[in-house]
Amino acid sequence: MKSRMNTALVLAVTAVLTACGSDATGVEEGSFQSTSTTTEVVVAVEMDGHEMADEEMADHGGHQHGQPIDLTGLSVRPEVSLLAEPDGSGGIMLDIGVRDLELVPADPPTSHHPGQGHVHVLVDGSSVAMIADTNYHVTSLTDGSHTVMVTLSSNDHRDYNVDGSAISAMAMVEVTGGAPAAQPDVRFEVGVEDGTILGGVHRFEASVGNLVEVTVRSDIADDVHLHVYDLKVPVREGTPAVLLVEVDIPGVFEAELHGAGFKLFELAVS
Ligand SMILES: [Cu+2]
Repeated sequence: MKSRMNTALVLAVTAVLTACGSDATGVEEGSFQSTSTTTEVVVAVEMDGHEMADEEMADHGGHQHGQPIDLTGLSVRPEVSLLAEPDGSGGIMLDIGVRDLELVPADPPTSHHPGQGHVHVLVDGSSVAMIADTNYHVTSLTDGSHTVMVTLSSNDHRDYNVDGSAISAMAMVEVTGGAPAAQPDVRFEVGVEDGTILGGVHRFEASVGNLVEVTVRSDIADDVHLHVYDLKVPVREGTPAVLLVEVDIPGVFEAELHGAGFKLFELAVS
């Protein structure tokens, strides 16, 4: 049983903050940038025997969607849990429980090593941090409801999967004391029942600069993934996925239901 946890790590594994969410397209991370104002990384874990690959460093900015690592067959599988509490001033305190995974900082980059990894923190589907600690403070959110998800990632940033979905935990948090929530310019809705998109695949139209809100309801648990903008928002029965994105690149972008693997809608930005 691998139980060696690096709990001595300081709170601030931050060098790779905001890295996951932006493709090479220059998409901004939205309102979470300021979470990167934390202090420097203190690496307290020995990196013995694990080569560092320069390419992986480069990948940090590009967020590859590597194949997930399937752990379904293992007798001992890592687990993650999440306690999320609003801090009353526009933030959320995360208390993350990790079992049976040795937490290793994502920076400096290391290759995949079974039994090791780190935690990806996503807020409203955007990656805000990759951490090797079990406490994290999300800051600078707007008032209102936000979805926090934590997933277990390999050293090379691939999801650890069990039974076809990422090992994850999520929470909905009502944030207060933050900035007033921005009102979307356009809103769209999609519903999925029994694996079928109600009304077929829609094409939603928006203009560059719009704040777009897409609400996805589904009777099966899955993740909604909007390509290029790289939003990945969990959806559960009774808990819709709300994608909120300021569209700043023209083009047609596909969103898919990640686990089911089909196209959910297109977002046409002009
Ligand atoms: Cu990562």
